[in-house]
Amino acid sequence: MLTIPALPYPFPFPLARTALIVIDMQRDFLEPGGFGEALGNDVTQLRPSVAPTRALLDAFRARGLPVIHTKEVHRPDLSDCPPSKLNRGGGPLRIGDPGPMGRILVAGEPGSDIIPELAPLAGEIVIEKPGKGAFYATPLADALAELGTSHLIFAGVTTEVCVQTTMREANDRGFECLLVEDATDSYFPAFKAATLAMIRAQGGIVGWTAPSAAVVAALE
Ligand code: C5J
Repeated sequence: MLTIPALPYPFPFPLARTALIVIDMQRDFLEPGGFGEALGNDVTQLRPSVAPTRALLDAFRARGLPVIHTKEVHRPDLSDCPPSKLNRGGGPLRIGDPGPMGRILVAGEPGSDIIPELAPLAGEIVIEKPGKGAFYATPLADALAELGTSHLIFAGVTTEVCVQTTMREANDRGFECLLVEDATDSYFPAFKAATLAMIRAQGGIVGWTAPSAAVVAALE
């Protein structure tokens, strides 16, 4: 077992059973003209998490450890997008509408791509998900079972939506989860701070948090 100095207490993890999961680092959330901006958000708020996420990717790849990327996308016919999701927001652009990066949040469109700095390498698992949680209606659980993963290190956006939802889903499924503090961002800094606090409250009721430097150092 290796250990990461973390909150609320050190996080022990077996190297061979640990994977990095990077949630939704897509152009649709991080670049102007996508889903995030269509909802009225300042997309520059998500940029600080890019370099720490890249450092995590480099560390996991150097060790030959599994890396999983997720993308929030819908089928072109939107048959996997319930009206409750489609009609939410009330902004000028909705899911499926054409925007400057193609159709908003639709699989295969330029906006759905992971940003170039964090692009998946050949052989890395990419999970396309229609919901906020990455376990709902996806093969993620099977992929993790096949890898033999018991411990998940989380990065990605947005902290309180898809990252937290997926971390809670994973926690309920028995995974030991750690969210990397500087490798996640929200459009609302106060929501990020609150999410980190609620994850590690009550003795780590959802899991642990730690800075990327501590995770990278533990992998060296
Ligand atoms: C949102 C996400 N915020 N990836 N998606 O709608 O967090």
